[in-house]
Amino acid sequence: MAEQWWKESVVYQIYPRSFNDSNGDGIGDIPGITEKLDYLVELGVNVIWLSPVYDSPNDDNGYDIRNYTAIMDEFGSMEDFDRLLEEAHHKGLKIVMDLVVNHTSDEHPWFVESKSSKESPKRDYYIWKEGQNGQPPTNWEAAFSGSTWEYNEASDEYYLHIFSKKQPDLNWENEKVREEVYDMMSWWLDKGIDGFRMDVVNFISKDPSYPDGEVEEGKEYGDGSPYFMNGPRIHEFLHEMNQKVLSRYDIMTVGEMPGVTPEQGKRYTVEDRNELNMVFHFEHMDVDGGGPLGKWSLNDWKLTDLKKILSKWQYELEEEGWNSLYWNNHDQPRVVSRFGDDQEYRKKSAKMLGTCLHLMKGTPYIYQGEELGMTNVAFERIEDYEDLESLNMYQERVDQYGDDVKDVMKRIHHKGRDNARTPMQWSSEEHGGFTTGTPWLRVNPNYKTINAEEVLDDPNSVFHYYQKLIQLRKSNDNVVHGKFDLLLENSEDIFAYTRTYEGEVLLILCNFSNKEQEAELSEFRDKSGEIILTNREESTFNSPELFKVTLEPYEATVIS
Ligand code: TEU
Ligand code: CA
Repeated sequence: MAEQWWKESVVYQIYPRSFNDSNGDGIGDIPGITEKLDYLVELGVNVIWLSPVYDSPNDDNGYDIRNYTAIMDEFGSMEDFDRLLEEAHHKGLKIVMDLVVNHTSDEHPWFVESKSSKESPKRDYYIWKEGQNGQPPTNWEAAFSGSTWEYNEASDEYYLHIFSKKQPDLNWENEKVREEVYDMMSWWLDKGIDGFRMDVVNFISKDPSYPDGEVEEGKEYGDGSPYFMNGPRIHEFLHEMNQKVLSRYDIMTVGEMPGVTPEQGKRYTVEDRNELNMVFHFEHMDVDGGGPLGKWSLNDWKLTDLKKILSKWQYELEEEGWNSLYWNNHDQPRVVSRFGDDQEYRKKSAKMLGTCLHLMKGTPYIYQGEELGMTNVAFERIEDYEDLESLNMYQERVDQYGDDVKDVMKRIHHKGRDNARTPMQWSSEEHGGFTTGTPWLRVNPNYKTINAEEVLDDPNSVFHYYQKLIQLRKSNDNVVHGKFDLLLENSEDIFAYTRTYEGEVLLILCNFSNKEQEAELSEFRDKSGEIILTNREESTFNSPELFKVTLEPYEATVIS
């Protein structure tokens, strides 16, 4: 494998709770993942990103860690993990773990000690502050509703939690905290894992002055994000982590960074800065959000905005730094429902979206089920939902603001994180073959027609198309290294771009609309090309004259 193998890789994200249940308790587990490794080899991916499998009370489904060096009981044992790692390596698959060190669970021994008294030697492992006139230290809003401060009566102080109150933020200003984290990271890397995805890692440095945030029209709390995103010591901390741990291993790192801009993203990933290999930004995930309801607003989105955002990241990191490429993860709604068509053109638009993403420059991430064209779900009752982000928002909007239940449910149907967390659909058997028990979260009822068994038998399936996309990346250096250039930037229907490498040009044409679209590509006057990949049922045109193109609804075609 090349020294920077992560530049040529395709990563598959597994959300273990929903991937495959091997013992019938309705919860996905590690032996269940081991059972499915050949499926991933068949798809062609070479890296697995595992969402957290550590001991956790599951307030936020594992993103609230109680013991960093123990496996969550429901997921199995450390022996199960060691077997998974060994099997994966044997099959040529690398495993990247999810590192959640901006915060721990409030049941972590460190926090239990810290909370026990102001004099505890671990008090400043976390961020404790006095309130002001009975109010929290700042007016910041938590990511899962309410204040980011939880009052502790015994000490008459508050502790900071950007997420749920069971996820207290670690104090990275404390060198002992950093040392403990680095020791834990080394412990996992010495076991042979192949890297880390770092959860909200650009939150670990806070502005020490803890000022109030701006209160937007119609909101109760202030926006604290300018004071905990990309903070004053973030590059110092990441460089220290790199020098003390990461640089000692042949691994891959990706920092999850809400609020990161392309300019900042470049600074985090420029190789000679020795920080991280790549970052996940959220700018394209916010294209249909914004306003006082943030992600829950059902704003329309424009293709020109999406193209502007994605091409900005391509151009900014062209010379140095490296992009991650994703549409989906365990926090986002299913892309075929969000940016494609999950009804009439489900398969075709899923293939188009895959083409659009995978042929850009960067490392692509496939989220479990994306390769099946899995869709969002719309459970009728709030009781059918599990995610605390949705449950807290429902509570706040209905109870506090008196919003109409139907309106709130519609927002959850469009943007709730459970859309990505309904169990993987393996077959048309009961519960989609995910479990022989009762699933922890209901399976999407469309499992009968959308499942792995069905796609493996269908040469025209989304799965087999994703296989071709991955194969193309392996066989064509232009896909990995070629320079990106956006075409037709004002089109609200077509996302067209080229990749250029050592004189070879790839033309990628993606029709994001359900109508046939015409376009003129002046750059290709008097030129023709050869189709190397398309989602047209039968590619009725070969060696097309490129100047004038007519694209079918949701057509994706790659021409060299
Ligand atoms: O998510 C970080 C994050 O910003 C989330 O709030 C995300 O933007 C939101 O969920 C979108 O609706 C990471 C993990 O991916 C997420 O699962 C955790 O809940 C969160 O951090 C806290 O660990
Ligand atoms: Ca299980």
